Amino acid sequence: MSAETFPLEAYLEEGARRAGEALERAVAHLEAHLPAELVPAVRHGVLGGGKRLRPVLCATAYRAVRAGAPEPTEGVWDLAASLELIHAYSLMHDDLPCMDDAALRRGRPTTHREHGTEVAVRAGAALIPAAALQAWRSTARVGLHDAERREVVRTLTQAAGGAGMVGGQLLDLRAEGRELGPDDLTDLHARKTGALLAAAVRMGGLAGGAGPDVLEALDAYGRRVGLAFQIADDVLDATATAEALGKEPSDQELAKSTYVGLWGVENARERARAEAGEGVRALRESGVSDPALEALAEYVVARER
Ligand code: GRG
Repeated sequence: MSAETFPLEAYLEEGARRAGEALERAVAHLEAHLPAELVPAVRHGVLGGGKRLRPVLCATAYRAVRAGAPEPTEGVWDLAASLELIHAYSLMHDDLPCMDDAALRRGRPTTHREHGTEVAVRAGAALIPAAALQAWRSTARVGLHDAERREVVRTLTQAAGGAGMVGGQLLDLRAEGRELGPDDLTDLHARKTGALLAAAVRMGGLAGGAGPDVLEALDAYGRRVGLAFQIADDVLDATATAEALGKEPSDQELAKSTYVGLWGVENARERARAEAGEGVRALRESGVSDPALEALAEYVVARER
C-alpha cells in the first residue's frame, strides 16, 4: 500500500476514537486524586473533541517501527494520551483572558468561559504533572525498561517546557505587534507547536523499540511535519472562517506574525508541502517506508481544520 491508497479518513477516525477512550481512562484515574471542583473543567478541556493528531502520530510511529507486529495495545494508546493531556492544558491556558482571551475552541465556549478563569488555570496546571505521570505509568504497561521509560518521559517534559512549548509561547507573547523574520518565526513555532508534535513521533518510536538511526529519522520527520503543520495552520487561519475552524480570535485579530504574512497564501502552502515532503524523505532514507506516516505528512498540509 502507498500513501496515495492509504485509507486516511478511516484511520484518523479510528485513531481519534482510540485516543478518546484512552483519555476517558486517564481522566477517570485523575478524578480520584483531583479536587472535585476542577473535574468538570478537566473533562471540558480534555474530552471536548479535537483531531487527536498527537496521539495518532505517536501510535503511528509505534506501528511503523514494529512493522508486521500486532496493533498498538491499550498501554500504547495510554502513552499517546499523555501528549494530549499536555496539549489540552496548553489550549486551556492559551485561551485565558491574560493570553489570547479566546471565546471559542473546537466549536464550543473555551474552558474558562464555561467554568471560570480561576478554575481553568488550576485545571490546566493539574494536567501538566498528570501527563508526566500518565507517560511514566503507561511505559511500564508497554513493557519498556527503566532507561527507555525515563527517555520517553524526558522527551515529553522537555517538549512541553522552556526549550519547547512554554518557551515558544513566551516568544509568541513577546512578538505580538512586531514583525518577525522567517528564522525567528520558525524558531518560535519549532518550540511552540513543533516540539510536541515531534515528541509524539519520537515517543512512539521509543515505545516501539526503534534504534538510534530510525529514531534520528523519526525526529527529522517530526520536526519537518511539525513545521508543515504550523505553516498550514497559518494558511487555514487566514483563509477559513472562525465557524469552520471552531475557534476565534484569528492571528490577524491578535496582530501575530504569520507565514502567510511573510510569504502569502500560495507560497506558504507550497512551503508546507515541501517541509512535509522533506520529512518523508528523511524517513525513507533511513529505510522506514510507512504509508500511514507518509499519509499523515500529507494530511497536516491538506487538512481543512
Ligand atoms: C504562560 C508562557 C506561558 C506558557 C504556557 C499556553 C502555553 C504554555 C502554550 C500554548 C501553546 C499552544 C497553544 C500551542 C498550540 C498551537 C496549535 C496549533 C493548536 C491547535 O492544535 P490542533 O489543530 O488542535 O491539533 P485540535 O483542536 O485539533 O486538538
